[in-house]
Amino acid sequence: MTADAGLSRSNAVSAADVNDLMTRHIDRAFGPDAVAELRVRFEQEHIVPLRGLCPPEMFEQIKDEACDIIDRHGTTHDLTFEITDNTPRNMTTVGQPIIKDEGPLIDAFYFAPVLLDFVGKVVGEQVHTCPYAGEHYVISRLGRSGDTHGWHWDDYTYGIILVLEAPHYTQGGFVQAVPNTSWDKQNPDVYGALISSQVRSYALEPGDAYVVKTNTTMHRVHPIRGDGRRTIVNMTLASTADLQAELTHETNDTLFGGVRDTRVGK
Ligand SMILES: O=C(O)CCC(=O)C(=O)O
Ligand SMILES: [Fe+2]
Repeated sequence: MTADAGLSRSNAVSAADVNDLMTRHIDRAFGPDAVAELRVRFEQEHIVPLRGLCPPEMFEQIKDEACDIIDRHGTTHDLTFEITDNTPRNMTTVGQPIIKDEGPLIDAFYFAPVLLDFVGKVVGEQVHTCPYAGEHYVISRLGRSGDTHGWHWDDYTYGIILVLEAPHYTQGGFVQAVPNTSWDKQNPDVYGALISSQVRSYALEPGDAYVVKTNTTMHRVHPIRGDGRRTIVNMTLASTADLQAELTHETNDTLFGGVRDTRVGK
């Protein structure tokens, strides 16, 4: 082994380090005043960027982990979903079962107790890991000019999205959100939502994250253009009320494959 290889190995972050690393980083970067500000902004807009949430010490490694998984296992979709009023999904995805097997840092990020604690402070209520494993975490990539994750709502109350690759906003790929809108799965009305409320747009950079109240905030990723690429990990968090609710997962199951099929022979 060369000295360099030894050095890089000793600097590598392992899953067991993630909660401590995140705790130190969050304490340093998001003091009480910053958290109070995020809380106010979330209350007003139902979405808030968390600039530089990913500890710099682990950013390259978690990005490489996600990119390697999607390079090897990604499924590319060009769909429209009737259940979200025929909005497009032109994107590449990987679902939870493969990440569980091959993404130890993503798994550790999601299950870090400090993440639940921090997001709980930002949104103003206790949050929980998702009771449905298929929505714990998914990787999505917009990689072709025109790719977009079209307007939709999600099944559970909260999402936290970690941005690993993103083009400059001039090449699209920014997030747009319309708070205080609701998803009637029998009669979805995206244009009605656009007309009824205010659309806000948010440019995010690699290493940033954002929290969004996904069940009542219609959101999308604006189509990308040019040669840029956008890769994210979306992690679902549940409210306490969600834990008692009977929620269904149609769009998640189609785009990301749901949970592992454990039937004999599968
Ligand atoms: O890519 C994003 O920033 C949003 C992802 C998202 O909304 C989802 O996966 O449900
Ligand atoms: Fe979403």
